[in-house]
This record gives sequence, structure tokens and C-alpha cells, in this order.
Amino acid sequence: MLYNNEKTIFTERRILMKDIFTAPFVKEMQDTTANMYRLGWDERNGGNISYMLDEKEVAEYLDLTKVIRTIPTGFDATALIGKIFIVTGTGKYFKNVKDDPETNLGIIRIAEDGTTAELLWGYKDGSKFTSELPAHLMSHMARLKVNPENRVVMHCHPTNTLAMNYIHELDEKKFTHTLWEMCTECIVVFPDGVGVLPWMLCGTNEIGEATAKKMEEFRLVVWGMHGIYGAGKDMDETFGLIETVEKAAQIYMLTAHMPRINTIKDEEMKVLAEFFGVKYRADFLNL
Ligand code: 2HA
Ligand code: ZN
Repeated sequence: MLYNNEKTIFTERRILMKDIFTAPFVKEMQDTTANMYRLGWDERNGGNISYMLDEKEVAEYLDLTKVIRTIPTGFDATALIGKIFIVTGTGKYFKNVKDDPETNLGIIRIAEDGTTAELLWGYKDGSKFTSELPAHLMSHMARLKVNPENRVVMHCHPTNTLAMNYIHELDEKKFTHTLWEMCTECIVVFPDGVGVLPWMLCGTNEIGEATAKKMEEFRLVVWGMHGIYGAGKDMDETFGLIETVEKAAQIYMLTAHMPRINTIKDEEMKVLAEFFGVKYRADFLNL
């Protein structure tokens, strides 16, 4: 009798479960990676995204009691125990996510020990999450403390932002100030500015810790001569932050070698920030 009940529940569950390939969060990952690839920000295996999901929503698509395999993360993410993320795979190309999400993406849950990831879906070829998982999860922890709504961490290699790294001082006040000067909307979009790290070895816990430290203050962190990290409450906000920095860097790169005739003045940036009611880094202006 008990067996029959269990069987019924099991059958009902299978019938009620939705197709993961139709899940909005999978589609968002497919669309965003395709878009970033098209913009030239993610050559080869460059870039990675992690997106914290709502457990109830994931349960509509996956049996959360079914762990495919466990993968050690190599660092402590106690604050994220039980949290579920969809994450790009290590060595995987953004170019390929759209056509084969199950190989290039994975859905992981941070296990009870805080140092293991439970694979719930994806990495079909036996691979695992991005080598930059430390920077991602540590950044999630840092941003969640500042903003409990934070869900997305995104890393990429935007061309002009990277080019600017070679000809502009890697000082966060000066770097932010130059970007703010390049488009009127910059100070409104990223009033908290851009954190800057010197060149560091990527894929390590050390760069993860340094990134997370910056993320306590900034939603954008430049990795010197490597790329950029962005964090936000959803895919649009996070993408939009990086897109706006990249646009400003493009204007800078188009004009840096020519005489500057006009500029947005610091008093004007202050007026902008105040008009739009954003809390900005006043110490990054020279007033
Ligand atoms: O995973 O971008 O920083 C590829 C990278 C490493
Ligand atoms: Zn990178």
C-alpha cells in the first residue's frame, strides 16, 4: 500500500515537472552569453556568469533530492549553504552555450559543509563550474551583505575596457573619474564607481578574496589587464553596468590620442547625481 502511494507521488511528480530547457533562467543564461559573445567580450573560454536561483522555481524543473555528483569547491562558502546557482562551465565557450546549455552550464547547490557543490543538472560531459568560482561565490557573499537582492555576478573581457587598462593609470579614483567624464549617464549608472585590482593570478582563492573585498564597496571591479567583474540584482542590471563602462571606455579609446576640447565638468557630474538622486562617490570628484 505504502509502495503504491509512493509510486503515485513519484508518477505525479514526473508529470508535474517542467522541462528544464524551457526554464526562464536557462534561457537568460543562453541569451546573455550569446549577446556577450557577439559583443566580443568573451573570446574562446573567456568570461563566466553565476546566477543565484530561487529554490522554489528550480523545484518546478528539477528533483532537488537528486544530486548527480558532488564537486569540492576548495573554499568556504558557509554563508551560501543551500543556495542554488546556475554557473558557466570551466573551459567552456560562451559561443556554444545557446546550442548546448546542458554541457556548457551547470546548476549547483552549496552543500551542508559549505565547501562542496552538489551538481543538480548540467556539465553533461563530466566537467565542472568555472575556475573563477571563488571570485564568484565570494563576490555573491560580499554583495548580499550590502544588498540582499543581489543575484548575478558576471565576468568578461570587454575590448575597450581592457585596452584602457594599458594606457590609463590603474587607480580607482582616476579610472572612475575618466569613465564618468566619457558619457553623461555614467555617474548615474555606476555612482559607486569602479574598484580596481592590479594584475593578479586568476582562478585562485586570492583573487577571489581581493575581488570580494572590493565588492563590499563597488558593484564593478576591474581586474588589471584581464577584464571586469560586475554584480547586480538581475541579468539586465549586471549586464547594463558592464555595458555602460565598456561604452565609456570606447569613447575614451576613440579620443585619448586626440586633443580634448570639451569635457563634462565635475560640477556638472555633481548636478547630474543630485538630480537623479543617486548616492555617489563624492570623493571621486575634484570639487
Ligand atoms: O574562465 O575568463 O578569468 C575564463 C576566464 C578566466
Ligand atoms: Zn577572465
